[in-house]
Amino acid sequence: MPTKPIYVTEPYLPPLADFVPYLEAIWASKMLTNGGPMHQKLEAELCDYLGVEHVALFANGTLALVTALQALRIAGEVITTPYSFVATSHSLLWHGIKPVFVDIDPETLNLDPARIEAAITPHTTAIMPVHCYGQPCDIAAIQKIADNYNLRVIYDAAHAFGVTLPSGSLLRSGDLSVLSFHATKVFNTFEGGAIICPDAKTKQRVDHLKNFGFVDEVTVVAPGINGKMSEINAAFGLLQLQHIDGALERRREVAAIYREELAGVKGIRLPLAASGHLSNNAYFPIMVQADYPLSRDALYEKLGSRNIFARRYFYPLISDFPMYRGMPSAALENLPVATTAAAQVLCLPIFPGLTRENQQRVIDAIIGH
Ligand code: T4K
Repeated sequence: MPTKPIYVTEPYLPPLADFVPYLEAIWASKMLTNGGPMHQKLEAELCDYLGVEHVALFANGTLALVTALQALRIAGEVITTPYSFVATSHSLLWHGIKPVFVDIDPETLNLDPARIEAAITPHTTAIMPVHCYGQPCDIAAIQKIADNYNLRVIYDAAHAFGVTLPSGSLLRSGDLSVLSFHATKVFNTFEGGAIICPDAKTKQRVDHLKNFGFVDEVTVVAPGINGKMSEINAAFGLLQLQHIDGALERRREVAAIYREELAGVKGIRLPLAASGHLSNNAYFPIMVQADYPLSRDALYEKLGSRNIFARRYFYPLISDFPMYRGMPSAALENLPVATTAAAQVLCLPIFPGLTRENQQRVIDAIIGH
C-alpha cells in the first residue's frame, strides 16, 4: 500500500463544528471586517496570551512587515539577515530601502551582532533581524548597537509566536516585532499576521496605516495600505487560541523524540541548542555535514522518494535571488556562515498531528534503514 505523504508541516485544525458558532455570530452581526468584534477580541486575547501590551492584527505577516517599516519612517539602508524567508527583505524593497546583508552566527543562525557595526553607514536607519525558527536573536547585543548608533530595531518574529525568555515574551524586544499567522505557522488564522507595539500611540499609528491611512471619515494622514485581518480569520484565531497550549505541547514531544533519536547520528548536527528560553518548536532543522553518508540534497531526495517532504528552509539565501544578488553585501565572501547553513540545512516534519509511527519513518530514513 502506498504510504501517506508527510509534509514539513500540517496546520492544526480544531473540530469544524466548534467553528460554526463563530460563523453564526458573524452572520448575525454582519460585521465582516474593518476592526469588528472578533478582531478586537483577538487583539485583546493575544495580548493576554503572549504577555505583550499592544497587538495590531494584519491580513498576513508580509503586510505587517511593510507597515512596521512605514510606521517608523524607515528609509535609506537597513541591516538584515540573508538566512530567512524572502518576505523579510522584500518588505524593504517595497519601500525602496536598500537591504544590507550581514552574516549569521553559526550557533543561533541569526544575525551575528559582532558583524553588524562594520556594515553601518551614514545611510543606515534600522536593523531588521529575524528570530529564525523561533530561536531568539541576541537581543541585548543588538539593542546596544542600535542605541549607540541611534538605529531602530524591527524584529521579523514570524516564527516566534509564544517564545518566552526568562524576562518575558521575546516579542517585547526592539521597537516593533512582526508575527505571521500563516497556515504553516505555530499559531495560524489561515492567513494572518500582527505587529506587537510597545505603546498605544504606536499601535494607533499602525492601525491608521493598515486602514489606508484613515484617522476618521475625512482625514487621511499617510499612504496606508489595506492590511486588515477579516472577521472570519480573527474568529478562527479565537478558536485556535483555545487549543494552542496542546498544540505547543505536541510540538515539544515531537522535537524531544527527534533530539533523542538523532543525537548520535554521525554527520547530522542539531543546531538549535537550548539557550534558556521556552521554545515553540516551530521548525526542526538538521545540518547535514560532510561526514554523513549522503549529501544534503541526496538525503532530501531520499526522503522525497519515501513520500516525506522535508524542506530546505532557507536555501537559497535571500541574497542569492536575482533582485539581491548584485548588491555588494550579497557577495559570498561576506556571508560564509549563512552560505554553509543554506547548503546543509533540512527542516524535518514537525506538527501537532505527526504520529509516532510517521515520525519513525522520517527517523529511519535518516539513520539509514
Ligand atoms: N518572515 C518570515 C521569516 C517568514 O518565514 C515568513 C513566511 C514571512 C515573513 C511572511 O509571512 P506571511 O506573509 O506568509 O504571513 C511558507 C509560507 O507561505 C510562509 O508563510 C512562510 N514564511 C514560509 C517559511 O513557508 P512555502 O512556499 O514553503 O509554503 P508551502 O505552500 O510550500 O507549504 C509548506 C508545506 O506546508 C506544504 O508542503 C504542505 C503544508 N501546508 C501548506 C499550506 C499553505 C499545509 O498543510 N496547508 C496549507 O494550507 O512558504
